[in-house]
Amino acid sequence: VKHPLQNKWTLWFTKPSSGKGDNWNDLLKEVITFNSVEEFWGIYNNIAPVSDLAMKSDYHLFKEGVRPEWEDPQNKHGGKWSYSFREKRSIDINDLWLHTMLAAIGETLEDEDDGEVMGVVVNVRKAFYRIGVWTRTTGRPIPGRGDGDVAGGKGRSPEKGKDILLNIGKRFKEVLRLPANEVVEFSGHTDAAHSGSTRAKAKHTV
Ligand code: M7G
Repeated sequence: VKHPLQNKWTLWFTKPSSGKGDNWNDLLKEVITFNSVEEFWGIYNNIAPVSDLAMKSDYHLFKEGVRPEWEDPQNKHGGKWSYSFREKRSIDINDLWLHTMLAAIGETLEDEDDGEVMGVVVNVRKAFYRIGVWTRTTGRPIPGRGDGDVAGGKGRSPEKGKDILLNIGKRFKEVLRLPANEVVEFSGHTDAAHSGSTRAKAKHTV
């Protein structure tokens, strides 16, 4: 008997860039899609742990149909909660990433029907490991749309939209078992893509 997940999920991998001329699209690879607990463990037990990945690699676990890119229609108005672990040797990154994936596929990062979580990401970098949760919105009305589509769906107030996002941030912080004094930050993808711009940034912290 297979235990079905609420959503289908796709695992993606970013190969480390060899240096010159590589573009993002050549490095991002779709690995596999699954929709049961048993398939998840089968995959997990057969792929390289994060601690074995080369610098500049990423794993992305996203809902089926959503590419792990800012440009995806379901991400382009969104953002991410993220935290960088700079003491790489003092944490168990494999365990932290496993629990982040389990929270995503077990749908415990948000309330049912919120539909904000698009996926989770781990980045392997020289100075840190970073884990992130990508959301569909930034908790503010989508600029220029005026259709009231905020976090949580159409017709919710911006206050409610922000609450939903803050809740995701708090649950994510618990999954990462961070002490209260550590800060987990949210930033909008558009802000990241135009970093340095003077436009108002979507920033939240928990
Ligand atoms: P990163 O992995 O988010 O952060 O982006 P890092 O600076 O800590 O490594 C690294 C680079 O990958 C970016 O500067 C982009 O060139 C590319 N990149 C990352 N993401 C998530 C995207 C994306 O969604 N779309 C595009 N086009 N490029 C991306």
